[in-house]
Amino acid sequence: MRVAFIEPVIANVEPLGIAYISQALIDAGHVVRYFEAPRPNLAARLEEFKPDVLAYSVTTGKHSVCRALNAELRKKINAISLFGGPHCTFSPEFIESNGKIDGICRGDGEDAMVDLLGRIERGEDYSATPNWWLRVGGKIYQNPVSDKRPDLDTLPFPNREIIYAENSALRANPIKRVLGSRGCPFSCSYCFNWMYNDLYHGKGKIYRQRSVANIVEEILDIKSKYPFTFLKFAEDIFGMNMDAKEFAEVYGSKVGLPFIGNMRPNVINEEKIRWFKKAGCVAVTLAIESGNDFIRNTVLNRNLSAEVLDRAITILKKEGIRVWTQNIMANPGETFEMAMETYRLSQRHRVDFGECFLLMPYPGTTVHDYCVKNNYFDGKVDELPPSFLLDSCLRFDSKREKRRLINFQKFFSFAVQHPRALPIIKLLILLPPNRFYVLFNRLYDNWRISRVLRAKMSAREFWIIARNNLMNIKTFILKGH
Ligand code: B12
Ligand code: SF4
Repeated sequence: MRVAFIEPVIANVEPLGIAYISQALIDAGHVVRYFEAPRPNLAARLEEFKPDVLAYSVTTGKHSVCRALNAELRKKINAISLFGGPHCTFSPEFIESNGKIDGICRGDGEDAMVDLLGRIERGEDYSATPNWWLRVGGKIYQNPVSDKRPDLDTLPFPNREIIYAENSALRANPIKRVLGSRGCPFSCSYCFNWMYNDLYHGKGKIYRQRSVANIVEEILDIKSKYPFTFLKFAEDIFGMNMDAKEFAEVYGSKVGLPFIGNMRPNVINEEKIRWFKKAGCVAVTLAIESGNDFIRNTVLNRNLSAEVLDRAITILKKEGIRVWTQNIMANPGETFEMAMETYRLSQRHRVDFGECFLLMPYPGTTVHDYCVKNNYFDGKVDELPPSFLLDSCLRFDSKREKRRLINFQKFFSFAVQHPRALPIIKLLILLPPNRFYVLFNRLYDNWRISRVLRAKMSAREFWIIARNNLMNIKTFILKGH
């Protein structure tokens, strides 16, 4: 069958989920192409490709944009429409919201998609395909997920060529992403992992780590084909169950590229960090989320003491690893003074980048239920802003407090780097939220990221990436989707 994956935005990083599914489909004999909707002549290009399937990878917020885009395309294109990704996993009833949505995949998509298309192609009854909610003959069938693939090493490597054929800036970008593991055993209240683990309860290991040899093989494969000077490990927690010494020896001798990974403060220890540093780790993203104990541990369920946070940052700094903290603002019940505690934590440690998002109560998360129960949010999923960089859907004590929190998120990273600007920032955040602040935040954060990574690139590559990022900002942030 002919499958067209459609992204509603110009991607600024490779959508790995789509790349993984694409390779699985190609191995099963299907033809796959990837399209980005804002590029010229989408409908004409699709008509020329003649897809049997329109496929979308959907996060909450992006779901309504994809639904509208699909309804529009289906007026011209005779195909079935399949949706997957985190929003579908957690809100499968999304299928009921529009008659042009034919299937919703819950959980991992590689085997599920191959299974479904195989049944359709062979003319079999496909209404009971595991992992899928399906609209067949006007009825909706709800099927449970099957077991997880136990060994990630058996998955084919993600097909990047499919993505780069549409988005040449991602090919030119020498920073590439690799997924060394899948899953996370923690239960932070704002994150999807708790629900994902619940959905797959008894159906496979929570945390699946690829072998060092398999990861290195993928990296060498990318290196042989594309510009590649810096590696980003994209998994939720890098190296949690990995033999750090083995990794340092194999990666260090065969690859040697500088890299960054996401780590949780409680999994950091000196020995592990020394091995990772030896391998080439130059920076770590570390989710702090809030400097206020009540918000961090009671509302966000992080289960991390202030001492553990301080210790983790101190170890990283001592080993000369650049620290990129991630923080959340406009949490339920948060005051501006509580948000200042978050700011002070990153500022006090002089971290290299303090990134900040707004809390989004995604359906299925425990913070969503907390917000609804305590009247911070009325639970209407279509009212969630398309991005956690724009606005908050929560209620606060006063409009002034909400405005200060939403605006402070836009200036957070700048304030961490330039604390002397804080008095002016405190005045600016009293003004109504506006797109200039969003634009400032996007431009400054992109600049900071380039300073943290310090990836080697030519002037030409820098320009291609900057232009692509600007297009991403324009389509995703400024247009509001
Ligand atoms: C890296 C990342 C990003 C990157 C790249 C996103 C991308 N398109 O790949 C960037 C920075 C751009 C990003 C942005 C956003 N992200 Co993000 N991101 C992640 C992160 C950390 C990893 C994603 C990843 O590569 N996963 C690995 C791949 C293999 O998994 P996957 O994408 O889920 O795909 C698998 C299945 O979902 C399924 N599948 C996926 N698509 C499809 C499609 C079909 C047809 C089928 C059948 C199956 C299927 O099969 C895939 C393979 O098994 C996840 C957390 C996580 N651990 O997944 C959050 C996560 C996906 N992001 C999230 C969110 C909310 C966003 C934003 C909306 C945030 C914002 N800006 O406000 C935007 C959305 C922008 C966009 N256009 O997608 C949420 C989604 C929650 C939700 N309920 O939707 C997550 C889960 C984090 C969280 N808060 O819990 N993100
Ligand atoms: S540690 Fe990170 S990935 Fe794991 S549950 Fe918490 S927020 Fe999610």
